[in-house]
Amino acid sequence: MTPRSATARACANVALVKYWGKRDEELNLPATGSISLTLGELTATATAATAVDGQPRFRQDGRAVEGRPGRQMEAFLDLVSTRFGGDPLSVDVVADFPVAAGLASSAAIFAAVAAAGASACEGRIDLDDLSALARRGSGSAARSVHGGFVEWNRGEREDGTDSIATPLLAPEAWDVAMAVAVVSEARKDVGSRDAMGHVARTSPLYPGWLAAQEDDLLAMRVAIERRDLERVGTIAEENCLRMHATAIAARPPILYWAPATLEVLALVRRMRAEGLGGWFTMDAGPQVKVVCAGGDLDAVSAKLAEVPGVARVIRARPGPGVRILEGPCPWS
Ligand code: 2P0
Repeated sequence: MTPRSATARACANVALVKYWGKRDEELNLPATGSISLTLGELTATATAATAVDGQPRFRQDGRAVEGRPGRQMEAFLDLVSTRFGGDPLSVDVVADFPVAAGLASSAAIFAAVAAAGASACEGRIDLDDLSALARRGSGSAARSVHGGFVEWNRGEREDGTDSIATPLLAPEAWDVAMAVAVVSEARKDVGSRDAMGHVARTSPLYPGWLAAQEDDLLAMRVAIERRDLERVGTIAEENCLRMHATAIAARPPILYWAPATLEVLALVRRMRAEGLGGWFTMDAGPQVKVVCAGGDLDAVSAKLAEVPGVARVIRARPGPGVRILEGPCPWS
């Protein structure tokens, strides 16, 4: 058999209404829906190959990835390969942003690997199924299959076939942007997978988090449809603080913020009071992502860069869904 290879690229996404807790840990089925924005400037490129010649099966930036992340990827490659006829797969990943620092690297990586693996196996899959497949690698990867604003449905079925992401608004449909204030590029202490399980099991605030999600999802859908940035930003800030509150209240507590994280939050509020619109959100790490109008991205980024402790600011705009760079396209 001639070995085949294929390359796919996917963007990271940042949730405005968060995924935080699962109804099924094996299938990565979320306890609630979530809504995100896919970011064009933060990409992962995966080259999958059907040749497995004793080399490590998961390499990132040219180096073998071992331990738990390595095993997680190998299990995912087996899942993809079984789905498309059984050719064993290996993968090379290159990501252009800090990995494991709360920038949703796993979302971009698993969406790209799912697409590259399907293409290398010459498989056929539509985008709904690709979203469900990517979800098995990492929940948030379901959302990176699509560009722009995206909603990932909780779904009701036990097998998860209805827990897929669908696009809400195409990337070019609304001129918004996101400035990412990178406070630390160190690997985080508690990864989001472990954190969300721990929080669901031990935080007395977790039931309140679940109870508030449907209202936020509904309000966010309406705000996006109306292109109401102030409303989108307000819901995102409240939703993210509520998520972090559940973590802070867990036993033992999980606190992701660094001193500079709080400096950025204070600055964002000052900026707004002075007439420059920006709204923050944070994930399982100390970075702060600020959503703003596309025309305000320069001004907002410049302000964030002045905060002591901010190492750099990544400027991002809505980006596309997953795409095949080399190899047959499994969904067209
Ligand atoms: C989100 N996060 O909605 C939330 C907010 C982190 C905080 O999705 O266990 O890496 O692989 O399904 O997808 C990160 O969680 O977790 C995440 P798994 P994942 O963006």
